Amino acid sequence: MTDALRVFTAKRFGNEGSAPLYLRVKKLVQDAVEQGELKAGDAIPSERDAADMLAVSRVTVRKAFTELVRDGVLLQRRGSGTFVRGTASRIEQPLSRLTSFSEDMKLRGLKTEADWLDRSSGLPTPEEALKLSISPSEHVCRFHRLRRANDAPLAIELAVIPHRFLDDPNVVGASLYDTLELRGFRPVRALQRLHATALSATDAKLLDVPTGSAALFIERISYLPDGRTVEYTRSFYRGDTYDFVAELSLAPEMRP
Ligand code: 16G
Repeated sequence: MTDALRVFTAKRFGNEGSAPLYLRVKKLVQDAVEQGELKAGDAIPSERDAADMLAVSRVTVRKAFTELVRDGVLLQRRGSGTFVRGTASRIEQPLSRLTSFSEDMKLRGLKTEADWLDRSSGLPTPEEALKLSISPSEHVCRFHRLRRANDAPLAIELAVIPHRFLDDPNVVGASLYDTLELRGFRPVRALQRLHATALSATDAKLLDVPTGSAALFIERISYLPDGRTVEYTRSFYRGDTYDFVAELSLAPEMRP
């Protein structure tokens, strides 16, 4: 019997306690993860098997698993099952370096993939024209991607680039920044703004988390050395996966 199966035994679950059943199932998994009995990457039995093993209904198990996914303890991969996420799989992202998603993941030894949701060319929206400091009649390329690392979906990004820097959406391969660099338009400075948000049903489905899960909405406006705006990107990063880290230092005039 594997460790994961051992955790889901009726004997262990017991039949005492006044807490709602789904909370007891949830605690069973949380305790096993905290005690190292279940490790990052371990496969968890299906809802049906776990319900049989614990002698509870599938609805109870589903409710417990949904909360565990929302809390970042478990990870659901469409088509392949449910796994222990483990605290080690959170990604720490420094806020001070201007890097691309591909570079960030490569540095961590993770394999990146992008599912193209859309790539197109057209006129900017008034907001995009404003953010890119271009006229509303200048065309832009749009790159809408679901970003994955080692298979797990991490972020949804919509990047908008003015035609003067990139006029064919089909020339971008795995990395947008690599393509910009080849053309001599790699951004060197960016302003980034982020705030917390709850994911819509569509975005949550893409990111494999329950609707309403916490995410970080990030807006990046990037500039070339001569000050021209080269990129306007809006992204949703999974809140259960990312820690954005900023280094702070005391202002020189305040130093003792
Ligand atoms: C990062 C950037 C995004 C940029 C992308 C390029 C944030 C919040 N966003 O995801 O603005 O377009 O990298 O990545 O960091 P790529 O070169 O791998 O396509």
